[in-house]
Amino acid sequence: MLTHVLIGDEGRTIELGWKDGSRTRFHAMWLRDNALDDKTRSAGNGQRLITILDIPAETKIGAASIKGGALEVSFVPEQKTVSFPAAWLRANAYDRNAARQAGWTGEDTVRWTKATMQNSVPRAGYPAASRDRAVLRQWLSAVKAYGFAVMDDLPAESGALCKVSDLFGYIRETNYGRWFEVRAEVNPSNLAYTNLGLQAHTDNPYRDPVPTLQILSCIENTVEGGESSVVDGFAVAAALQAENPEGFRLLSSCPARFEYAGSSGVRLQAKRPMIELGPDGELICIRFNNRSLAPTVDVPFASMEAYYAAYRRFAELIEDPSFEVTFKLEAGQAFIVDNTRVMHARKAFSGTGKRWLQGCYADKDGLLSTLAAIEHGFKEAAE
Ligand code: NM2
Ligand code: OGA
Ligand code: ZN
Repeated sequence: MLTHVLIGDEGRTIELGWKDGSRTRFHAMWLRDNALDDKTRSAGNGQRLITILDIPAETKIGAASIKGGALEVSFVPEQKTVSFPAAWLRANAYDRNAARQAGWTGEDTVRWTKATMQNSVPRAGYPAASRDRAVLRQWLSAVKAYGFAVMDDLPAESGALCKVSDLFGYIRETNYGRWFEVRAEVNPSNLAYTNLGLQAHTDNPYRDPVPTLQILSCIENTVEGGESSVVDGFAVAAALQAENPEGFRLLSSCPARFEYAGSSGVRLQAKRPMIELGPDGELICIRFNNRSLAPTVDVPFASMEAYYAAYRRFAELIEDPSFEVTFKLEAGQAFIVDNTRVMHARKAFSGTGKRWLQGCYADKDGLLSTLAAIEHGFKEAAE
């Protein structure tokens, strides 16, 4: 795969040529810091044994060659020679020219709309998912790609949602409890505990960090109404950005404020934008919840009208049926949402019958870790 190496900048960089004609450059300091030898990284757990201060600031590449398909590099002044597998260099290359547009997402994220999703909602049966790693892998990778999935064939009983979180990680306990009952109550501490419709929203934007996953399971749902829907916040954000780049810029650069003080002893507050971008412009989090949006005080006076126009347009798009995937949860069904991306809603309900859901929060990093470990295991088995 590697065809040539060329030391540049008096040993401060190196250029690698690949069989497909592409070239990738690396820095001497970067390579030295990421050396894979057992003096640099623990052979047992892979953690780095050295600090940046152990590496001489004047580190350069003294010599480099291709040996057995790998790159062998000698660093001066340390007089240290290490080898980098070609596949590792390929996987960790950072020599890209194109700067990415604000709002970009990685290729693992697949945006969806009603047209692409309504008839292909990702789902698995709990018995199969708990027994068969391949089924679990499919289900978890759907959560990663689409930010939501349904689980069928759970016991229609209290606590069944813990079986779902046990498949990949741990429940995140909050002031609402390890899990919470979602049913109409007389003196509700939260409007979720009523029979009112709930506009599509993300949960707990007033918490920092926000819970990254939510599971809602159904024990009984025999009322009229009470349907669920989900909306891909990343798809809606992209639509807003396409038609109103300045509105997108305002919602992503001005902080909103969220708060919850609905029960005694709790006053949660957070200051975060409705559309959050990472330092490199990556779209990382949507926060949208009409019930807990506090007065917005971090938008310049001159921009407030435009900010509200963008907020309104964002809400209109969120309510646009072309983005909405709907279903009615039945007893023994649950769904999981990536609460940093996918909004969920419910229609109002009334009439005879009973509606009893339970909800809990969990952490997406744990889910992704479990998925990556399963994928790694499958890869090793195939080798
Ligand atoms: N509940 C269901 O984030 C919210 O306030 C939505 C949360 C009460 C835990 C509802
Ligand atoms: C919630 C919520 C939806 C429902 O509990 O966070 O949005 O279907 N509930 O009751
Ligand atoms: Zn909710």
